[in-house]
Amino acid sequence: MAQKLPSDFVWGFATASYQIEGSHNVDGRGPSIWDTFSHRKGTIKDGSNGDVATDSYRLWREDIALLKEHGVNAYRFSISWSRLIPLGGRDDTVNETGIAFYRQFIEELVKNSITPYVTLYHWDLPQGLDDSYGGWLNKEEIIKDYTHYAELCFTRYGDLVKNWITFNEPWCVSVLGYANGVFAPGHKGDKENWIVAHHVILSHAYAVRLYREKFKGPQGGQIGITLDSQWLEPWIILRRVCIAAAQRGIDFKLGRFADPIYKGYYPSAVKAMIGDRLPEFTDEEVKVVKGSSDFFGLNTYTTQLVKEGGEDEIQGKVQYTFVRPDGSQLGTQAQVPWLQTYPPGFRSLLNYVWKTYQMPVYVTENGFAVKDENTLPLDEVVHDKDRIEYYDGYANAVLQAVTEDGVQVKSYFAWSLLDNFEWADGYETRFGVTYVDYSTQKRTPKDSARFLKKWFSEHIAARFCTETES
Ligand code: GBH
Repeated sequence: MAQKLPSDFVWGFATASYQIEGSHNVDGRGPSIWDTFSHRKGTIKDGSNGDVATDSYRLWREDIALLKEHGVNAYRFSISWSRLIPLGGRDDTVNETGIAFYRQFIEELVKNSITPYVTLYHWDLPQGLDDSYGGWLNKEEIIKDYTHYAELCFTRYGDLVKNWITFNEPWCVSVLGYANGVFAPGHKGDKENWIVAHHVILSHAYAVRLYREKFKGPQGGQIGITLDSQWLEPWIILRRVCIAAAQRGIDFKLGRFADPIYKGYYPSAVKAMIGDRLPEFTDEEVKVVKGSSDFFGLNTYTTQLVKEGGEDEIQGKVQYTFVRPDGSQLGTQAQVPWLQTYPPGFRSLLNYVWKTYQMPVYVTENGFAVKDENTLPLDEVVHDKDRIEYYDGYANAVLQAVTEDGVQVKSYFAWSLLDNFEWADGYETRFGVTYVDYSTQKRTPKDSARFLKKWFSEHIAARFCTETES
């Protein structure tokens, strides 16, 4: 009989607080840098913001009903720091209304046998911390405040939450927020992103140390970080400069975070190019940073072809393309320019991560935005065949990686449960398996939701009888 994923395989959907909650100024929530950024003119494509989003702060019971309907066993969501501590700092007031909101939400998930995977930071830094000391740029302050916020979450929710993710995609936090300026807080330049990344890694590591010392024993959970990367393949498969470029591209995208965290040092290619703009860890810090993740959290959407050259230092002076040497496209084009469907690349990335870091891999995001979906009438939108083609390919790539290549993949979270606020793209880009009509907030499942439900029900081994089946 066909091979299956193990019976304890985790699958579900992922979301993030600012993209779904709305209710930005109610029940004591303080502003975050994303409120400030999205309210600034010209930052978001359609001029929108997350004030309402999918209204999930109010409609959370509907979201849980959707999760049930879609047949998941887990849900990954993030906590809004400024809902718990409106100004963000370790001496600032805690907002019990905010604490109670997530408490009730988590209890309801658990009651419905949906395992919570909780992200502590999905980009919405309390504005108060940016105002008072420059947020991620201030090493001493941000490490202490982040660790304090993390401790509050472990204390209040750790009896029910056993899977913690410290940060979502530090590459986006640092590069898009502090180099390209397309994400909050909108800084541009070639220095800050290396500093911010360094401070994010340290904040992650100190929070993990605290969790391991004080909470892991009594609560019995695990904690790690989620990094993002596309897979990079040499533009010309056997050409040596392309192979070297692909490796350097991976070092600059993934290795600049993964190597410190899993090995204790920055990649040599990054050090060589960035020089003294790349901060160093003290010996004391290396001890805290190295080995500071219980698993490898991976967000990945696509694959790109790479050639040597170009001036983009943040990419490691390599160029990305979707166009093969023969002029053909790598895969089906999504709404967003950076995404094409290419399942073999996903399988290669899973193998690369497993081989390089030897940690169980939790795929914490993967998904597709159908081109022009925003312009179609509802009866066409729900038949999202490009998204199904994507999920079919990517889910089977996981299956192959696990059953044929021996990669330990433990979870698959599809992005996303429902259409939501797609950051600088606003609401034009839809990643959901559930359609959201933003004028009524009515939710309508697309065909892809039914596809995933069926696929995982058929490809996860039944509990208790795996032994006799195989
Ligand atoms: C994820 O990032 C996020 O975690 C999630 O919040 C988001 O909604 C989802 O993807 C879908 O986008 O054109 O140079 O600005 C995935 C990583 C980061 C990949 C932004 C594409 C755009 C690069 N993405 N990036 S650029």
